[in-house]
Amino acid sequence: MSEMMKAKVGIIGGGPSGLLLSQLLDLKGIDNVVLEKHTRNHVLGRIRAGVLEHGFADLMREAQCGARMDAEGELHTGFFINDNGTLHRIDLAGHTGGNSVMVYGQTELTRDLYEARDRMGGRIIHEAQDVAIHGADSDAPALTWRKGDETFRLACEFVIGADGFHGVSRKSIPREVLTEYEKVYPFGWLGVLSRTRPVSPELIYSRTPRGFSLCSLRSQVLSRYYIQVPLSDSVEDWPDEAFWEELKRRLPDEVAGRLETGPSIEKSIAPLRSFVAEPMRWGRLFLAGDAAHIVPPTGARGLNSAASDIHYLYHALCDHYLEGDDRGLETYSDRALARVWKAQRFSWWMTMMLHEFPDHPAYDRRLQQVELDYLLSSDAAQASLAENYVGLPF
Ligand code: RFL
Ligand code: PHB
Repeated sequence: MSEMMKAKVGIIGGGPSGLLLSQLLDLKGIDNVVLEKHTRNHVLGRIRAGVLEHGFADLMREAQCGARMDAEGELHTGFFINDNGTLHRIDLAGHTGGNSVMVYGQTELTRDLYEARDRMGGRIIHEAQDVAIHGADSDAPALTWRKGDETFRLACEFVIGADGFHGVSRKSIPREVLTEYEKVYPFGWLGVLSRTRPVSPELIYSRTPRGFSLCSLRSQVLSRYYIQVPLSDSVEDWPDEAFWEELKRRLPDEVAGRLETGPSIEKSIAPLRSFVAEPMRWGRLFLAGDAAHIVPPTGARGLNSAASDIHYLYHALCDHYLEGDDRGLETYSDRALARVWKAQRFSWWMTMMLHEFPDHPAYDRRLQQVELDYLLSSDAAQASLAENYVGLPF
């Protein structure tokens, strides 16, 4: 038996992109359904991003989801770069006319979005298996899926592919329509979450001969740390003790001396990849977030680029439904991609500058060092870094 449903917008993926768009559209009376492959607990079990651009924080407030973020998140007006033992502060606020970033975990943000959808009676279908898109290039698209033995069909006017890098949406677009650009880096990040006091009130990005490291945080009692590791390593190669010892070696002595260690409550390795698929639209299917593009986490752009897609899509759909104006939909792909590529450039630049590339020839290694020397000695270069880190305008 197949059950039929209807909505203006069908959204595939109940991650931050899909949930944020669902909430924003609902507040404007544009009805939508979210299909998520996993359970809510599974989605909320992922530890990912932690730094939100100020424009993204504003979008969360517009979605009426900003209260806990404003109460518990931390505004950061700067961060540190450790150049092999010496700390330099990047003054984000000073270089951007007072802008800052919000340090608030993706997990908490996703929880807030789910709670907001619950409060408004939003339709979110979990454990939707075998989601398929039909007629994306027609005037009457539809989504089908299975839950247990039952099959379902949603007739909708637009389909939003917000189902992450491994989702079904991008793969539904014919090969000859899409161009994919990809760069894979020869290392990953080993991340540890621990119930310890953060070693620094502001983030520390470290470049050392042993490799990159990052000290980040989720709150004053919850720390998030990363170290660059070879792709051949697995989590089993890194018991907690070994992780803490290696992190200390990649920090200035006085910072390492005050590092509080403790048992890890999450530990995972993420490979680093840059990826863009163009265009981000095919007929009535619109891609958003990781479904269309991935960045290495060094510039903290991944979640933020997803949010900027949602900003453009939200306004385009509002213009369509509330004003009868389709220009936003027509230009969505070009406008979203223009910003996405700037985030790609910034993430690539931060990644290339701060990591250890064992196979690089001597000339490239000297260039890498002078890139950092120039940054740390030039106000103009730091202003450019700050402008990108707090988020370029939408
Ligand atoms: P998500 O978060 O991947 O959510 C997509 C959702 O779609 C569901 N899904 C499907 N649903 C229905 N049918 C299907 N066929 C489906 N296939 C998938 C998935 O279950 C999921 O719930 O994408 P979204 O919403 O676009 O959000 C993007 C962000 O999650 C992502 O950009 C960032 O988390 C990237 N990222 C990081 N960004 C940062 O800025 N800083 C970080 O430290 C950081 N760490 C990370 C990351 C991404 C990671 N991934 C994707 C492997 C660490 C990891 C491990
Ligand atoms: C994090 O807190 O997880 C985080 C922060 C900044 C980054 C990447 C990850 O650039």
